[in-house]
Amino acid sequence: MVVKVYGAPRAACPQRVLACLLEKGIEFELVHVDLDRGDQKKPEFLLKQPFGQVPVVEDGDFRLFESRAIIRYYATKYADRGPDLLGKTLEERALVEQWLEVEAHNFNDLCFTMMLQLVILPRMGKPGNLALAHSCEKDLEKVLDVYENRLSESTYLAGETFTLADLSHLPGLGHLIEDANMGHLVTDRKNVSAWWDKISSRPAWKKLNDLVH
Ligand SMILES: N[C@@H](CCC(=O)N[C@@H](CS)C(=O)NCC(=O)O)C(=O)O
Repeated sequence: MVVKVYGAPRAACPQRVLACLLEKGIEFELVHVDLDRGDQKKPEFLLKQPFGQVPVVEDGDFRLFESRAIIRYYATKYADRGPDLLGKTLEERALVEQWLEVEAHNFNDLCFTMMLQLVILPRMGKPGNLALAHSCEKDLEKVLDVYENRLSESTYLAGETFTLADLSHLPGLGHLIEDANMGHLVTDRKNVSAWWDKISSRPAWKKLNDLVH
């Protein structure tokens, strides 16, 4: 059964799902939802995702939205296929969960606001709030200082192997570096930089970039 992914290939949340499917070698069909045209707010799409956002996946009769719920689902469903993205022991899994929560609650909002103000609004011909973006950048510096410290103890966020915790950061950080000229946030930090080099050079992430560009 081919998994249908409804999304815009350049948007961060669908990319989180696609990166996971590619890591696991799960066949998918990308159904393009035109966010600029507002297709995600149309009644027929709201039947799939009542908040009018992407991604949504359809896997046979089963439908799921929320990118982090989707990656947890596929990493669990296909635990025996491809790399283990969940951790083996209860404690390893708990650390993966901890850093997934950090991504969602400490990293993502700052990253998203910066992207909105510096890239998305200007792309739509609207002025971004540079003061707000700057304040988020300062806050994100502090978050990444915590990562720097953590990554002095372990190669990846949750331990010695690549997991969903790392994967979940790929789209947001990728956009900050490539589209918002924020590469210094990574390169200013030795351990974050080594971590980024490792996770962004994974074949699945490269494949996704080839698909998008
Ligand atoms: N928490 C949701 C957030 C979904 C989300 O914000 N999707 C964005 C793209 S990354 C979107 O659909 N934006 C268009 C809109 O909100 O109208 C998830 O992780 O799936």
